Amino acid sequence: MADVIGRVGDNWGVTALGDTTTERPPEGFRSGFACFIGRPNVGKSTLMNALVGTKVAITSSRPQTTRRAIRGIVHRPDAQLIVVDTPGLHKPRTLLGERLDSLVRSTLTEVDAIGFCVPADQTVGPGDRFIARELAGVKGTPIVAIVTKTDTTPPEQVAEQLLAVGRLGEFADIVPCSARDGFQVGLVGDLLISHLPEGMPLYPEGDLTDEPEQTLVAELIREAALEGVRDELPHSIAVVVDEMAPREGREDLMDVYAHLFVERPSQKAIVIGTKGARLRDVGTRARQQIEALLGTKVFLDLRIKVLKDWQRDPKQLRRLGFYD
Ligand SMILES: Nc1nc2c(ncn2[C@@H]2O[C@H](COP(=O)(O)OP(=O)(O)OP(=O)(O)O)[C@@H](O)[C@H]2O)c(=O)[nH]1
Ligand SMILES: [Mg+2]
Repeated sequence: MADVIGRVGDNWGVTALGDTTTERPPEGFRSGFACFIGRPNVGKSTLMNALVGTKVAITSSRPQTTRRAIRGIVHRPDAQLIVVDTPGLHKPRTLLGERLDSLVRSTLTEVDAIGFCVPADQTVGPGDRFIARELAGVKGTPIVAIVTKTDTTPPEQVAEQLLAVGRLGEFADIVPCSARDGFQVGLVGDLLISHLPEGMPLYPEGDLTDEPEQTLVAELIREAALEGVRDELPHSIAVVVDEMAPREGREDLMDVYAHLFVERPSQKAIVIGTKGARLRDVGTRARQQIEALLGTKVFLDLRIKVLKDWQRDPKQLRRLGFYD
C-alpha cells in the first residue's frame, strides 16, 4: 500500500472559489481540467497522485480499482491543473462496468485536455485500440499520449512503445514517464498545462482534492481490503462509511462506522479469514491510513455484509452511490 495520504484539515474543503469573473488572472496564468484515461491497471491513479504530490486516489495491482472520477489539484506558480482520474475503460461485463464506462465517456467531453495512458511493459493491444477509437471521436480536445511505468522496461522497449503508441492516433504530444521513480512526471504536468486556457485558479491555494473526507475514508478501507484478494473478489468489494464523528469529549478521537459489502457468502468468508484474522488485519491497516489522513486517533467499526450480486443490481448500485 502506498504511504500516507497527505494532509487534511480545512484544506480538503469542497469550496471552489466564488465569483472571480471580475478579477483578472495573473499574466499568462493557465487553469483547467485534464483527465487520465486508459485500460485498467495502467497506472492512471498512481500518476495523478505523483502529480498532485499526495495520495488522492487509492491504487492497487488489481484492475478496476478506481470507480469514480476523482479530482486531484496541481498547483504551480503559473498554473492550476485539475487532473480528473477516471476508472479504467474496458468492455463492461456488469451494470457497474457500464456505469463506469459512461462516466469515463462523459468526463472526456468536459475537460480541456486528455492524457491517454499506455503502459511501457505491455504490448499495445485491442484494449488500447478500443480506447484510441473512442478518443478519435472526441473532436477538438488535445490528447497527450503517456507511456507509463518506464521504470519496468529497458529504454529500447520504451522507444518501441512510443512508436507503437504513435500509430494509435493523432496526439499533440507523446511522453514517457514513471510515477514510481518520478521520471518526467513534471513534464507530463507541463504538457497538460500547455493545453489549458488562460484563466483564474479554480480552487483555493493548497486544496489537493474536492473529494469529501468520508469518501476518502471509505476508499482507504477498500484499498486495505483489496490487498491480497484475487480473481473476482476485488470487483465485488464495496465500502460505505455510515457515520464519522469525533468521540464526545475527546477531540483527538474519531469514531468511524463502516460497512464492507461483498456479493456472496463465500466471499464474506474469505474477507473475514480464519477466526476473523484477515478482517482484523484489513481494519488495522485501514485505521493507520485513516489516522494519517485525519491527523487524529481513529476507532474503526468495520462490519461486513453480503449484498447479493450488487454489481448487476440497479437498486443496490444506487445505494452504493453509482448512479445512471
Ligand atoms: N513499476 C511501476 N508500477 C507502477 C507505476 N505506476 C503504477 N504502477 C503500479 O501499477 C498498478 C496499477 O496502478 P493504478 O495507479 O492503480 O492503475 P490505474 O490505471 O489507476 O488502475 P484502475 O483504477 O484499475 O483503472 C499498481 O500496482 C501500481 O503500483 C510505475 O510508474 N511504475
Ligand atoms: Mg485508478
